[in-house]
Parts: sequence; C-alpha cells; structure tokens
Amino acid sequence: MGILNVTPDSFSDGGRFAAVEAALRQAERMLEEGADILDVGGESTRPGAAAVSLDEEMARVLPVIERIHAELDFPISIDTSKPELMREAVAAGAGMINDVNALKAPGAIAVVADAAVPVCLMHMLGQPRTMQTAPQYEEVVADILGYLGRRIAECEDGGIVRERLLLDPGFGFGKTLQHNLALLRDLEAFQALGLPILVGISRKSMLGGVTGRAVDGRLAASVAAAVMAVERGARIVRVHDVAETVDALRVWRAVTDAGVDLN
Ligand code: 9MG
Repeated sequence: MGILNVTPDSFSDGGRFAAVEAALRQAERMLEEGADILDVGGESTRPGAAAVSLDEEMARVLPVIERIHAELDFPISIDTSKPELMREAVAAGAGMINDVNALKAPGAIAVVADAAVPVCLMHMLGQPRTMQTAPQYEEVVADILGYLGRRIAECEDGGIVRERLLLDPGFGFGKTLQHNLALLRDLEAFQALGLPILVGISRKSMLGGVTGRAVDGRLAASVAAAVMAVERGARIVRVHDVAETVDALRVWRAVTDAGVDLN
C-alpha cells in the first residue's frame, strides 16, 4: 500500500489543480513500482498534528480520488476518520477505508455498513494531539488484541460483515518505543483474530529511536521493518518507498518459496 498524502505543502506551488496533477503523477509512479493499493489522506495523523475541518479535508482529497480513479486502474483507499468523507470518497471511486480511529466517530459504522467496502480498523491510544504523552498498557499485545476484538464485535453488530474487516495494531499511535518493538516482535499473535493484518511502520519515529536517524534517513530501517512484519503475517504494509519495499519483499518471497516444488 503506497502512501499519498494530500497536504497543504502539495498546494504551495500552483494551487489545487497543480496539486491534483502532482498527486496523479505520484500515484502513477507508485503503481509502476508495484504498489497494489493507494492510500489517499488529507489530514496528518502525526503526533501533535492540527485537526483539519471536514470541508478542507474533502477539498483536498476528493478531486485527487476522482482523477486517479478516472485515469488509473489502481485500487484506492481513503485514509480518514470522518464518516461524511468516507461516504463521498467511496462515491468518488475509493474501494477501501483506512480509519486510524477504528470507526469510533458517531455514524461511521453505519456509513461503512452501507458502503460495503473493506475497512481497516487501527488501534490508537488517545488522540493524535496527545497520544504520545506517557502511553501505558497492562500488557501491550494483549490489550490491543482485546481492543480490536471488541471493535470487530461492534462493527459486526452495526452491520459490517466480518469478511470486510482488516486489523492494524497502530505502530506509533499511543505507544512508546518498547511498546512498538514488542508489537512487531509478537505481530503473529494478531493472526488469532482471523482477519488480514495491515501495518504502517514506514519512516516512523520508532525507527528513529532505534537507528538515531531523522525521517529522511529511515529507508533501510523501514524496508527491514516491512519484511519483518510480512514474515510475521502482515498482509498489507503501508509504505512511502514502494520500489524498495517491493524489491525486498520479492527477495523474501523467493527465499520463502524456494524448494517448495523440489519433491
Ligand atoms: C494513516 N496512517 C498513518 N499511520 C498508519 C498506520 O500505521 N496504519 C494505518 N492503517 N494507517 C495509518
């Protein structure tokens, strides 16, 4: 899953039309590099990020989704927690919803039940503005497994069929470095819930915590983490650097499959 952020930076040189064209070019590149899904988002979820109004988020992402849907054969996921935008994005061509808030906004479950598209439920402790202030768990893996299990039940009660759900432990969302490392080490435990696992680790601060590198120096760490996640059962990895991740996963796949047909 390639990440396409549509943020104010993308409008700085030439306004919204230029931003849509730039987004289309970025999408084309990620498709060529081997991404299977494009995740389009208009509100940053980084710790401390400012909230964006519904109107602004819609104005950022809907023209981009419409244009990419019209031009490319590329499954699009909408990264949002706002039910109104989920509905409009699906109408504009998105075929999946990625919600870091696990459909907790009022009305979100009903919108998704109606839209009948796959949805990723991610765990987050707190809200982006405050989530990194001393997050605490009794036992991080068990606590998040319990949370996701409860969200699955609430979604099913609200009319979303289980087969449309994906799960994400939410690396970096209300977790210390030690929590994040434990989650990656024990990612296989999430297979117990019987649903596909999606993870986003690309360029995140946990990798800076281990390597001491700034965001633009975390490529090797991101690729290594993606391979470890897939090895532990992740079905989708959400990444900035598609070409490098695809190459690494091709090597992992070739080694994993080697010798299967020998006997
Ligand atoms: C939008 N977004 C940012 N980080 C993410 C992560 O780790 N997982 C998912 N599903 N979405 C994310």
